[in-house]
Formats: sequence, C-alpha cells, structure tokens
Amino acid sequence: MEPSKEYLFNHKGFYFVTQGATPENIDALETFEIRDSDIFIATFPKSGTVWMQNILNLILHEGHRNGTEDVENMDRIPWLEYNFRNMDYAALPSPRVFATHLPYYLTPRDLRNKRARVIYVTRNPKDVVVSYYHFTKIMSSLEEVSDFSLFLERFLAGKVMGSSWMDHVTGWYSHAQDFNILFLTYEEMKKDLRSAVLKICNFLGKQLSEEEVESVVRQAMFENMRKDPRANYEKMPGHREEDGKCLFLRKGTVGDWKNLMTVAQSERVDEVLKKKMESLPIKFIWDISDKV
Ligand code: PPS
Repeated sequence: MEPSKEYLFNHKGFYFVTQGATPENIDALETFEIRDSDIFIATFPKSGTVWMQNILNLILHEGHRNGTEDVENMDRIPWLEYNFRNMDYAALPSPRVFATHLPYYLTPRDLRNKRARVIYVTRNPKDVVVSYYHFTKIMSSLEEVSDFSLFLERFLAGKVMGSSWMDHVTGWYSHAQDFNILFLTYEEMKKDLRSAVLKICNFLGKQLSEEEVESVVRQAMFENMRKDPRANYEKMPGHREEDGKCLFLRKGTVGDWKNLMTVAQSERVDEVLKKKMESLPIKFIWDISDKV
C-alpha cells in the first residue's frame, strides 16, 4: 500500500512529510552555508533525536543547564529540512545546532566535505518501528495506520517519512569518511548516559566540570526530561491530542517492541533486516539486559 500523498511526498528517493518541507527547500539545502562551528544531529525518525537535542542544549548552554533560560529545544535546535517556525537560519548565533532526518546524500554539500560536526544516533529497528507506530497516532502530520502489521510492512518497505531504515543507517555508516561524525546508539545512551555525555563533550571539544556533567546527565534522563517543558515537546504543533499530556516522550526504553510485536512479526523483521544488518559496524541491543 502506497503512503498517502496527503501526508508524504517523495523527493530524490526519500519520503518527506508534506507539512513543513518542499522540494525547492530541500534542493536549496545543497548549498546551505555551513559554519565550522555548526553541529548536526542526524537520525532516522524515532531513534533518539529530541533526546540528543536536549543533551546538546544542556552541554552547550549554561543557562539551559542551570534553568535560568526558558528556551524550548525546538527553538534553539531547529529542524533543518522542516523550518516549522520560519526561522532565519543564517541569523542564528554560533554554535548553531540543527536536527535532521535527511539521508547522507541530501545533506548540505559542505557538510559532506567534512565541515562542521555530525552526531548520528541509531536505535534498534524493532523499537524504532514500535515508537513510530505510536507516534503516528499523536501527530496530525502523519497518516495513522491503525493496524500494526500494515504499518510494519510500510516501515520495512521504506514507505514512511525517512524512507528505509536500513538505507538510512547504511548510508550514513558507509559514508562516514565524508563527514566529521560521531556515531552513538540509543541503547548505549540508555545503558550509560554519563559515558555518552562525556563522548559528546569530547567530540565537541567542550570541557565541563564534574558537577556540570552530572547536571546534564540528570536532566537528560527520561523521567526528568519528560517533566521539562523546554524539552518534552508537549507544545509541539500538530499533536492530535491537546490535553497537555506529554505523549512525545512515551516510554523511553529498550525492548518495548516485545510488548507489541508478535513472534511472527519479530521474525518478519529478522527476515528482512537481520542479514543486511550484519554488514553494519554496530552491535544492536534488543533488550535492556543485553550487554553493550
Ligand atoms: S522524532 O520524532 O524522530 O524526533 O523522534 P525521536 O526523538 O528520534 O525519538 C523519540 C523516542 O525517543 C525517546 N526519548 C527518550 N528515551 C530515553 N531517554 C530520554 N531522555 C528520551 N527522550 C526521548 C522517546 O520517548 C521516543 O521513544 P519511545 O519508545 O516512543 O518512548
């Protein structure tokens, strides 16, 4: 079943959400002016993007860390290809941070010339598809597919925003040499957030004191971030439910797929993805008790 044109459009082999992106804007990104100090968070959807947004905001902005600044993450770290707030990206102060779901080949040319920094976060695809399925229920910009089996087939066929999970991840990993890039997994962040924060600080050349690192880790933990209106996306435009509940930060766990997928569905994912995944230099964590 093809995705509805009302919600998605395909441009250069990649599916975008109709609300917020146009082919012209995407083409213009090719020559988007990059600063050496820029940082890009790149992900396939539902892999930990807003988590990384919050971590970077906490690392880079003392006022965000100590609570004296009340700036929402989505205002400080906008989406590159979806300029929801009509911001003038050229006018943003350095270091600018952008989030993107773009595949490696549609990113600005100078980013592919190793300018600026990229942090790419991956998550195991079973948790990604389950998180994604729930997300379609709360976002008016996404088509709700109430039958999970159907959604799973769309995901496996790459007929969702972000296209094929496998192509996205393989593309970024196999072109790593073109970028100044740090790879992290959602699961390693979940298992040892402090180490992940230190890795990020090291990559950014940012030195924080022990207390500051502790503060970043504490505020980036799921339960704390969920309560933080600057970080929990409760004011995100396009929420289907408007009862003020934070639905974006849903469960934040590893292995939630086991609560939704049948054995047959899990085997179907294995059948389509497992072999190809062996070529990736990542050890996937499917359950929180797995060793990193
Ligand atoms: S999006 O829409 O593509 O930007 O979504 P994305 O931010 O990439 O992924 C959303 C999932 O990340 C979870 N999340 C977290 N997990 C653990 N700790 C923290 N702090 C955290 N913040 C966000 C969020 O809950 C979504 O996963 P699920 O499994 O649906 O809970």
